[in-house]
Parts: sequence; structure tokens; C-alpha cells
Amino acid sequence: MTDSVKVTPPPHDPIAASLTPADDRIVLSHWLPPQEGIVPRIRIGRRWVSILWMLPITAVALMFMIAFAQSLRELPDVQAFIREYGGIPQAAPSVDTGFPWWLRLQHFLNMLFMMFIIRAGIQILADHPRLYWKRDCTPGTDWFRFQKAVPTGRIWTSKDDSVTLPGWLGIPGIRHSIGLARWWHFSVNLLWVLNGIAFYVLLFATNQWLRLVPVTWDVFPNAVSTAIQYASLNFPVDHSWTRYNGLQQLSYFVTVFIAAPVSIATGLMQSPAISNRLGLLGTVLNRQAARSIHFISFSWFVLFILAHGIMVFVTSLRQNTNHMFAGVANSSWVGIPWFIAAMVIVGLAWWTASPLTLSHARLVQRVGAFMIGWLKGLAEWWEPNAQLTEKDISPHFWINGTMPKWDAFDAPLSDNFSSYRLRVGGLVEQPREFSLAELRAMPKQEQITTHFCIQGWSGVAKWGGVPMCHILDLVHPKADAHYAVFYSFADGGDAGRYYDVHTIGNMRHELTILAYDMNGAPLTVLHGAPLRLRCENELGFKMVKWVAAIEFVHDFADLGAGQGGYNEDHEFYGYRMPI
Ligand SMILES: Nc1nc2c(c(=O)[nH]1)N[C@H]1C(S)=C(S)[C@@H](COP(=O)(O)O)O[C@H]1N2
Ligand SMILES: [Mo]
Repeated sequence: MTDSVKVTPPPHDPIAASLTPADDRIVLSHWLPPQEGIVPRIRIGRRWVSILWMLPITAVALMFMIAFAQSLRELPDVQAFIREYGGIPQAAPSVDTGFPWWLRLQHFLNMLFMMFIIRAGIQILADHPRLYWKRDCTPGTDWFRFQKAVPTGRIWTSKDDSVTLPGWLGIPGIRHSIGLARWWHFSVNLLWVLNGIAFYVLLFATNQWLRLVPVTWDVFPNAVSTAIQYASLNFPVDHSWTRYNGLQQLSYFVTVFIAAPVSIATGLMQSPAISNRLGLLGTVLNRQAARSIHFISFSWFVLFILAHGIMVFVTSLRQNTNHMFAGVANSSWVGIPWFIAAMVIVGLAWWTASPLTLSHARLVQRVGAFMIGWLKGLAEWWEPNAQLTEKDISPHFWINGTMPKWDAFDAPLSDNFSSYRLRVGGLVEQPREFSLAELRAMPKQEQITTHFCIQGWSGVAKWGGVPMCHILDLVHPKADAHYAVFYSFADGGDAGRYYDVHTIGNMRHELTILAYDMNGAPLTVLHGAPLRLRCENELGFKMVKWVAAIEFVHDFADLGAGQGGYNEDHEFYGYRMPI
């Protein structure tokens, strides 16, 4: 954050004195108190059905399936069918190179990465434990949740809605730890994607792709045949060393070539900067649709991993581990120690991930920013600028954040903000103070945009206010002013004032405004009156509500804990958050 320009910074805005330093680890007594969720439920029509029902239903279905498959196999026609389609498509070419070292290594890395990705992903979901298809996230329109119905008749912020997970499941498990979970999810995703790209390249550079990609229609009757054989508990012959059976091939194909790319695409489409850049696609496949599809794809992975894991054990563990961990085709014991070693590594990583994240939260934030900060910076350059129409305005718009202490706020509130003054200062040629009337007299910009909260919900509203670039033109930031600091009237959730830092570049974005209107009416106090920031290529927490002062600075390392904002300091979020 430092460069060669040596300037003596002017004294900070008085509010800077009420920022607090923050711990570099998570101190549970200062954290949001735990709150249990409920067993996940799926909405069918108007009824919420617990997913625990899936256990007896699956058990009964399995019993019927076995009985049905066994009686099928007594039919002469079915026997003839299975003789003709034994399971492995006859026309499928066979792979003569076994399981090479790179494939075995990538398989192991994939297993290790998936453990982090899935756990951190569940943690992210627990910050807004509901799924929807429509972008507005109106309470009652969720189709999946592991939280009670949204309480009515009281203020219920989206932070109130977050739930605790067991530490062995989520990373790090505690409530509202999405900042840390995202570093894990995104950093390991990057490794997983790199591993995946290398895997695709090597598959097609060798003949290994023939194992996974069906090249004959015969794969379908053979998959049916394999399914009947497995279901009747009389398993088909296995020739995995050279060729997979139809069912194996189809399920591996779906996992590698459909579920993985779908997960990546729908993951990225939940980002404000990317979704707002995609035009129609971002509108049709809105953030909630992308989030729901991301979850369905995740469910496929979990089912696949369960089924795959079970099959490894029930169809000759020794032979399977010899293939995938030792790269040999025999029935010796040579693969087992490798398999156990791999499991121990995954197990150790599993066991230590949550406690280490709590005790070294700042480190997780730093390493995460190092690994994917550049990607997030890149997304800001795309200048996302999607706008919607009046009919897209959400019937409900969640609220978030810690409300201002009313006493500090009483004077401006009781006189309808006529005594309110926005201070704009710091490294500017013309420090200024503006009353709300003066701001309202300036050029007004209206925009209908989607709000993307880091926790997962979204909503569309029409915002009206002063373009930030107009304010910039009035105060003239000096050449060495690199950032704009927004100070709020309200404190953050734990201690110290809420604030956030933006680059000057972001302040010149065509959709960055100081909003005083929402949906055609003056902003309500809950949504940030008298003034809140809208900066549409960033996540919601960057848009400070109840703005008291704006200060232009050269560097933000000496503010609060130096991370560029209240949530960055206290909740380990990243300072650039277009994704
Ligand atoms: N002062 C202040 N501003 C804040 C917050 C806060 O806690 N304090 N929360 C942020 C978060 S996390 C979000 S998602 C948005 C929510 O804006 P809304 O309440 O209008 O939906 O405000 C942002 N601005
Ligand atoms: Mo948020």
C-alpha cells in the first residue's frame, strides 16, 4: 500500500478515531452468538417436507428395486438382453495404458480439494440458509431452507437469519463466518480448476478420454443392463482397467463434463460484477437461479461421491485401490497402504481446517487474498452496468446491518435530516459540507439494479441520488488520493464505527451514486437514510448506509485494523468484492 510519494497526510476525519483495531483470530465472545438451524426442508407446493423423510423412502425404494430387479432377471427376455448387452459397450475402444501416475495423483488431489470446497460451500449457504428461483428472495418463496420461516412483525436482518454449523461440517462452522469460508471455497476452487484443466488436457492428449466419453449409442442399453445387474445384487463382470461399464461411464461423464462446468459457471454467475456484465443471461439466470442450480450440482457431487465410495468398497476394494492408488491390475495388497495414506491426509486436513481457521483467521484472509485477489480486481475492470426495469423491482428487499444508535442520530432524525451535513474532505482541493437539500438540488440519477449481499440474497430496487463523479468534480481529489473512505453514523456488529474503503476508479463508475431515494420515495432509515452508497459492481457490504462523512486518502493501512473496512477488519472479508 505504500509507494514513493511521501506526503504528510492531513488529520483524518474525526470519525476515524472511533474505528477499532480487530483481532487476528476469531474470539467467540465477540462473535455473533450461535443459532441453531433446522433439519433441511424442501417445499412441495405449500408444505415443507423434511429431508429426513428421504431415509425411509430411500430404504423402501431400494428394497423394491432389488426385488424388482431380481424378478426381472428371471424373465428370459431380460436374460437375453443382458447376454447381448453385458454392461460394457462392445464397440467401445479399450484403454491399454491402465491408470497412469498423473491420473492417480489428480484423483487424489481432486478428493482433497473437494473436501474443502464442499464444506466451505455448505458454510457459505448457512449464511443465508434458503434457496429461491426468483431474484427477489421474498420470504415464503424459498424452495429449500434449513432455517425457520422469516419472523414477521419485527426487524429481522439477513445476519439474524444465519445459522451455526458443526465444526466438522462447515469450515469453520461458527455462525456468519462466510468471509473465511469464501477464502477457502474460492482459493481451493482455483486449485481444483487448475487440476481440472490439467486433467482435461491429459485425458485428451492420451487415450484416457475413451474411458469417460461414450463414443457409441450402445452405452445406453449397457447402462440399463448394468443398473439391473447391480440392483439385483448380482454384479456385472468388471474390466475397469481397460473399459468402464455403461453406468460407470455415464455417471463419470456427467460428473466430469457436466456437473463440474455447471458448478463453475453458476458459481461465477452469483457475482455482481459477472452477473451484471452478462446482459440477458444474467437476467434470465439470475443470482438465485444460479445459486439453486449450483446447489443441485453440489448435490449431484455429494451423491456421486457417496455412490462411488460405496462401490469402491463393495466391488473388490483391493482391486480398485490397486488400480487407482498403485496403478497395477492384480489382486495383491499393494494399493491398500497408499489408499490408507491418502485417507489419513484427507482426514488430517478435515480435522484441522476449522480450528486452524478460527485461530489464524487473518492468515486465511491474507492467503486467500493472495490467491484470488487478482481475479477479483480483474472483475472490476469489466465495468459491469446492467440495469433492469420497473417491473423487476422486488416486492421485498432484505435489510442488513447494525442499526445506528438512535441517540447519536436523534437530532437529524427528529428534524427530518434538515440539520444533517455530509462532510467530504481529506486529500481534496475543496473540502465541503452538503446538506440534504443541497444534495437533492444536484443532478439526480436513477437506476434500477440488483443488490448482491455477500450472504447470498439479492433484490432489485430503484435508487435515486447524486452520481459520485459529480461530488468528485466539486471537491477535486488530489493526485495522491487513491481511495474514498465512507464513514457511517452506525457502529459495526462488534465494536467501533462501520466504514468502508473504495478505489477512486470505483467512485467514477457510471452507476456509483449517493442514494437518498429508494423506489421513488425518500430512503427509509432501515435502508440507510439519509444517505447510502450504491456501487453496483461490488457486494452489498461495501455500500455503507447512514453515510456521515467521505474522506479521500492515499492509503487505508492506518484506519481501523488496516484491511479497508469494518467487515474486512472484523469479519475477514476481502477489500475488493466484485465476486
Ligand atoms: N453502516 C452500515 N452500512 C451497511 C451495513 C452495516 O452493517 N452498517 N451492512 C451492509 C450490508 S452487509 C448490506 S447487504 C447492505 C444492506 O442494505 P439494505 O439494508 O438496504 O438491504 O448494507 C450494507 N451497508
Ligand atoms: Mo450483506
